[in-house]
Amino acid sequence: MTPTPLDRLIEDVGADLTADLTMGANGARGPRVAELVSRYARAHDDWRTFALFDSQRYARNLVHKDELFELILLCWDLGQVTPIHDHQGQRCWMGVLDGRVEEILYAPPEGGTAPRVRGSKEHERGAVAFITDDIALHRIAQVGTARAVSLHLYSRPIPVCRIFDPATGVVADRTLTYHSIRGVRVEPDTAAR
Ligand code: CSS
Ligand code: FE2
Repeated sequence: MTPTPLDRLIEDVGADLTADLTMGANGARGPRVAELVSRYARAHDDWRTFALFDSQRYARNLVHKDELFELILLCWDLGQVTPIHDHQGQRCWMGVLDGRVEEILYAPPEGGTAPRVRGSKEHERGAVAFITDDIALHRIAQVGTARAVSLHLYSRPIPVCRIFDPATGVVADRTLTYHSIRGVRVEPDTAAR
């Protein structure tokens, strides 16, 4: 079967992250994931096969997962948001495929205080945001009048994250579940393994 543009993205990202891993700190170049995801986001829409929405909350649709990374299509109905969360020491790239999302950045809470807002950015189709726990915590929200779809790449995969209460800074673990796996709806939402 001819590989789809999404298959090619998965292959290219895998090769890039593997090269980055083997070159280690001497690699100098760093991963090209943002460039690969942005180019894909601007040119293709074969991701629509995987774009399942949930009226109750943003939907996490697993597209690919291996040891090194997972690729998830997040589908945002109007007004849907994430809690404030971390990324478990992993790298997170978020590319917008459709609609618009707002990213609100927070400084990590110190000693049980509310997380402090550091700023916010809006991202449109083709934009790629990058975050790690060293950079900030964040919260993502759909904005505008159209539903949104974003492609999230975590290296390595994140089965659980920490969420932060916006008022008190109280921290809780959240198991991240999938709404669908490789295009097939899983009911009820299934925990990442
Ligand atoms: N980390 C959230 C999305 S914002 S990067 C999640 O995977 O559900
Ligand atoms: Fe995130």
